[in-house]
Amino acid sequence: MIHHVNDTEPIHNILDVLETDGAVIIDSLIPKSTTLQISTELRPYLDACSDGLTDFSGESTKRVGALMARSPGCRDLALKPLINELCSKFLEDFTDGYQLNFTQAIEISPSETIQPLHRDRGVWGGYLNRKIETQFSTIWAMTDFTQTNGATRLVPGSHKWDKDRKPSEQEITFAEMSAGSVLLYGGSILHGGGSNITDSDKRLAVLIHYTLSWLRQEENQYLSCPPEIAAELPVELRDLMGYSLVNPILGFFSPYDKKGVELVSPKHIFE
Ligand SMILES: O=C(O)CCC(=O)C(=O)O
Ligand SMILES: [Fe+2]
Repeated sequence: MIHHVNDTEPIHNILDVLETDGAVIIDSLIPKSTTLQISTELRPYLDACSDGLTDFSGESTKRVGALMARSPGCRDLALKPLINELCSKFLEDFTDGYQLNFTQAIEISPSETIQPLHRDRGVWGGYLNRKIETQFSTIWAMTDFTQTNGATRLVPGSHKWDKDRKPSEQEITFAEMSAGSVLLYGGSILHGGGSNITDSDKRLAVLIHYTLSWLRQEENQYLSCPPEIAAELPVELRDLMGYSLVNPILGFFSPYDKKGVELVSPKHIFE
């Protein structure tokens, strides 16, 4: 099973569970009013988007990205102090800093079947160099997550398994949680979306993943949330998206005029 804690739990205890099990749920970190507000912000985008085309993306599942450009409520989730403190500590052995990696709302509708179990670190080329933890991931429940409506399936402990070990059915567990709760997990744990066998109960999640500041972002944040939108956002969020220098020159750029002539020396885009 996945352990549940609340937000008064000492940080080191939450990190201990994450290290041992590979995942942990913080119950009711945001109020229902916030989940409703975010669901309302996302609704037009969800309504405008089609179901996925594959088993993995889900043929009765809608996925909407670019959440920093689209949803003020999701921006607040990305910046939540407790989450950022946990992320920073979880990744600190592998990096000086971290950045936003991926944002996606996922709505699983009735008749959806299970998503294949996978490790999210696969986007960087499989299970190579697993001594480096690639990411810190959050799945925020906008609706209740139940075994029947598509709650994320996880295999506790599988972040320490050999790559090819397959779980038995008994080893697979569900991230059942109430709306407003958040599931935390790393890049190496086996997991996947669940099946939805209800008649009419849709499961809505907001996924916000963070990665090492020196690894390529899964979702291109500069194209998903371009400078004209980013300029209006809090500086902390711009930093998180990668609109800032790290260490101290990683990520520099040189502005060009229309003819492609360099006008000024490299500097922070918003300075
Ligand atoms: O929807 C979920 O519960 C998990 C989705 C997931 O793991 C993914 O798309 O990588
Ligand atoms: Fe995943």
